Amino acid sequence: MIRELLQRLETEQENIYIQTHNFPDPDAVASAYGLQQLLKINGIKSRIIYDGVIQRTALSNMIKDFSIDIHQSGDYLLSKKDKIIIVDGCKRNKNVTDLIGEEIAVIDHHPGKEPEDVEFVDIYPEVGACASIITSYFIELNFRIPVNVATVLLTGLFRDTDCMTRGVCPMDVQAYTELFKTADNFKVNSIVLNNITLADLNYYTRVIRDLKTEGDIAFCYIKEECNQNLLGILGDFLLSLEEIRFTALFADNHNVINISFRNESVEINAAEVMKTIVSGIGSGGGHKQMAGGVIDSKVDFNPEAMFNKIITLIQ
Ligand SMILES: [Mn+2]
Repeated sequence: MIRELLQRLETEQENIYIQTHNFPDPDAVASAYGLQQLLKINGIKSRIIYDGVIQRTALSNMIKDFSIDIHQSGDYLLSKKDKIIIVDGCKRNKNVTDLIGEEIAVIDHHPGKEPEDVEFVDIYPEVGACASIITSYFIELNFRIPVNVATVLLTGLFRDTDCMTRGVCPMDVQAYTELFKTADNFKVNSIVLNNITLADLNYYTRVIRDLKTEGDIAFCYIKEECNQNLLGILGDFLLSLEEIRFTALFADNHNVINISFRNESVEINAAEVMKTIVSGIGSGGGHKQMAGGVIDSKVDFNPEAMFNKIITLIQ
């Protein structure tokens, strides 16, 4: 796909934007940056955009450290003729705003329906990180991966696969092998290691205090504002407990309920459980081992009933 996409973009006169999903995580930003640099090698200019917010200090630091030029979509005046490439998300997903411009490509690793009205679609649902797909383009084109690009891509790969322990497939291993050669591995380790801040500890305290368990399922409703990315990190922490194999975390964010699932059991598909519980009251999806979602109005959320429903669905 990448050769055809490059060919198509080489003659493009309009602006080219690379759009991540609305709450960019390291994998989304790394994929966008990697693709931008790959296009640049071919003399193609592009801008990275997102709609929403960057939630984590570790990610803001990565963006600053590598001078990644990423902007909110509102910072640019988009036109209908502009071309948009969506990375780490898909057209019509709830977490990817439909911006002004023509979506000409989707590069993603989330399972879902392929959009029929997009010219270039490269979706690998079995791949652990979108960064691995971008790395595969460099390999296919026989391009040397610059140090900064390799470092950022490897950080994205490590984050999405929880250091190669989650949803890893041969393409991720090949990407790791390739990226390791040129990345600043000390820097990668430092970014991956420094993933939380002292302020986050308050949430750990709350989760530990209010955690409910039933067999190997852990459930917690955080009644205070807690962003989606941190919810995932808290889920990863709980999943590292020997007794727990599935975590369901909920947070009240201004009358909207954010949800994060983490799963280590082969028999359970977190994305399917998510779709079932938000059906009719919100939206959500993801992978077998991690899923995110939202309940649009707090009135549709009853913590106890929800916990019971999850138990019934899983056991
Ligand atoms: Mn991803």
